[in-house]
Amino acid sequence: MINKQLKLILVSTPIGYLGSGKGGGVELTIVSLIKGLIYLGHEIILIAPKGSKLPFESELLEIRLIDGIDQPSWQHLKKKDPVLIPFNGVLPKLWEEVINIANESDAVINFAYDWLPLWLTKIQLIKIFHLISMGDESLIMKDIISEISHLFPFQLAFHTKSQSKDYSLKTDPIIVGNGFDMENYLFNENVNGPLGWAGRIAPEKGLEDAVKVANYLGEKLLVWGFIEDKKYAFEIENSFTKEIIEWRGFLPTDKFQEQLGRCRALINTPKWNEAYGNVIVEAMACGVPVIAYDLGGPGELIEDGVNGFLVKPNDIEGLIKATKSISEIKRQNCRNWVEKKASNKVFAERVENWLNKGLNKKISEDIQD
Ligand code: HBI
Repeated sequence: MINKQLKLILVSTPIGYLGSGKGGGVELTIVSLIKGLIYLGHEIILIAPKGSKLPFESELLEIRLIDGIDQPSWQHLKKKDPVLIPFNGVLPKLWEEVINIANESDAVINFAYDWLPLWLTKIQLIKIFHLISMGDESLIMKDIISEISHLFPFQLAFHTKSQSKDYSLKTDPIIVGNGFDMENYLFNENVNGPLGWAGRIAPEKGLEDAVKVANYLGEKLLVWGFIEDKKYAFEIENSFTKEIIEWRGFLPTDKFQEQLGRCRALINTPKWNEAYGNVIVEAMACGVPVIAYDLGGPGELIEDGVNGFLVKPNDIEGLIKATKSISEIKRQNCRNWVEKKASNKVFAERVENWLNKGLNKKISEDIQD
């Protein structure tokens, strides 16, 4: 069934421009989804901080860049902290732009994990849909998400069930997963490569556990990612006599996937309720099986024994045992899983269904009134 073409406004995260790496997984989600929605024929206006760039152009895509000071990340704040709006902040400016043009659109999709856009949903000026990108990181965010869930249950969506369990929602959560542009990932069948780890280098990502595995096996560990917490990285390096970590930095997708694809396994060690686990799917898209703690999103992406292994959280022995058996996993299974469940086309179809449900539900409510 061909769905009606939608005119959509997508609003990016305010903690850094698209391409800076500061937005973490959200950056990849936005870029993948835009490509997927354009593939379905929808028209997009992307509103994002100045400096944002996308790796493609389209006559169905318009980008509006907004200057302003980055919003402080909730990951650097405490749960009970108030909402901070910096002087000349980019967040309010992004949403002034949305309000100015919203009546020309069918819907707005918000990717910011921020109070302002959620609160604006109550004003009902525009139909704002929120793809919540993290588990519970802030009391005031948990509160406003719960309130919007009670007022507009169809306008919230989550990446995974486990992520949504952090929130008190009125109805069953709408789960849309995530999506990746399969053309950006090349399948690598090599089974004898090194061990890899990828993610923002920060305590909640648990790098030290993967280093312990590599150290035990007497191997190097290739590490990709934005070093957000330098002190944490330094402490890990200094807790081992030999040099275990080979730092590869935060690479653009084309270079990252080419290096990642050479690994025989990716080890994923979340210490928090990881909302999704982009790097897990990126690895599998290159044919790399994943060994991950069964916590948060990763527990819903890995089918134990099929595309990787799930290990009890913080069980280093379990990680070592799984690493030793990784050759049991057929690398093609990993690629097939992503094609079927997490390509940007499949993701865009799930988002399209979500929007239509939210828009029609709204309309049907009007009819009921
Ligand atoms: N913090 N205030 C704020 N807003 C965001 O959109 C945000 C954040 N912290 C982290 C983050 N987004 C993303 O890196 C994660 O959602 C993936």
